[in-house]
Amino acid sequence: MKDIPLTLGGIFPMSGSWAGGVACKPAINMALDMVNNQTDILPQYRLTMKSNDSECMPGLGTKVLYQLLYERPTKIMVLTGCSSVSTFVAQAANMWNLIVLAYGASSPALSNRERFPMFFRTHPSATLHNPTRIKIFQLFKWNKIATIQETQETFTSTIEDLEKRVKEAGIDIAVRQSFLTDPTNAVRNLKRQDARIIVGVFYEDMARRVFCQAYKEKLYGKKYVWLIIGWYPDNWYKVHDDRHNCTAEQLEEALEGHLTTEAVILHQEPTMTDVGMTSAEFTERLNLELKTTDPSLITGYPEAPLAYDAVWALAFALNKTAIRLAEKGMKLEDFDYYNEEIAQEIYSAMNSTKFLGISGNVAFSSQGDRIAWTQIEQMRNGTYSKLGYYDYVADNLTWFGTDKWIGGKPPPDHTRVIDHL
Ligand code: ABU
Repeated sequence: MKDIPLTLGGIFPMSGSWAGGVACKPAINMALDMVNNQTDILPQYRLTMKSNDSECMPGLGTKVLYQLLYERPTKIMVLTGCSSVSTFVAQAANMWNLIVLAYGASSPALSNRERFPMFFRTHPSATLHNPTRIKIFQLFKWNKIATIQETQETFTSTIEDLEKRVKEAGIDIAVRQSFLTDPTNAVRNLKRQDARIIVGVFYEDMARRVFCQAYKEKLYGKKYVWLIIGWYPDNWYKVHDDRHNCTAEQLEEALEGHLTTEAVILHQEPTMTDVGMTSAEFTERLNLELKTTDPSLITGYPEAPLAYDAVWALAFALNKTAIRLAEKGMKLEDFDYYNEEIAQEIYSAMNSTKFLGISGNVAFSSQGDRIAWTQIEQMRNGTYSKLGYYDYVADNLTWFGTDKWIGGKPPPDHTRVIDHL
């Protein structure tokens, strides 16, 4: 009988820079139902969740954490999304012996065990993209690149990691631009400094503004290649947004041919997973929950498998912990915010959790990070086409050779004399 409640805290960004809670919260509710219907996992316990909206703002996210802490019942773990919120929440929750598990936080800064001793995530770190970017630079013989970033720790730490890796690969970052809230000048400077191969790291809302400005500066077309983050929903540039004044057609024109990199976060085989469904069944059920047949505009949709698997990860870990505690004459429901012993047991169980989820193989590195392949896509006529996969661990690039270029071939990374003739 699953009659003992175990309550989770949930912090969801329902708006803001990454409104991933819109799709991730329904995925988490689906997982809670599935786990609660499973008699062999946590046989005596029923998982419930108390949650609130963080708007992807660290201040509000911290307030939500404090509400979760001070309102009864005790929460046994906290689920969170959005890097800036997760950064604050993970530092504070540690003081209450609470493990934080992020379904949607990519910041490389979160991989620091000294700063975030009790943090795990099903979302891969953004550093995973950097070896893939370097593989692409090498494939097309691009030795001189430019970067443009939104000034947030997530993106700053991604670019710092890229700087280190390109140096080792003998590639030069010749132009660096950043912006806090308005990308206009940064994009203008890229044009002035003759940037050709441009790596851009920013949230989806800023991406629309960056490409609107790129359209105005004519920083697109056969001489330029943009490489950006691939986890935005497919039709992100069509989302209505008052903060720029370009049409979707103009954005599409500026985006033609750009490349994206993203972690592979949907199990690719049609086989059954360890979490009660195939990935096709998951997608079908999620679409029903979201009441949509076209999720291409829904933020957080690509990350929904990570949210679903986060619940299963903690359920497997709590299940293991319950068994370990029983050997010591203790119970999960004895947990309170002063109980370091139970927190340590949950931590060890999380560390060793491994299963095949909807997002693929779920396992955590010693930094609490997820390990995954990346995929490379290219935009053609407004839709994304797959170009290949990169397995960083095996250093294996699978390239389909289906890339297409506006000038018929990939552009060089600088102006050649021949271009002037
Ligand atoms: N893929 C969504 C990541 C969001 C974030 O890192 O804030």
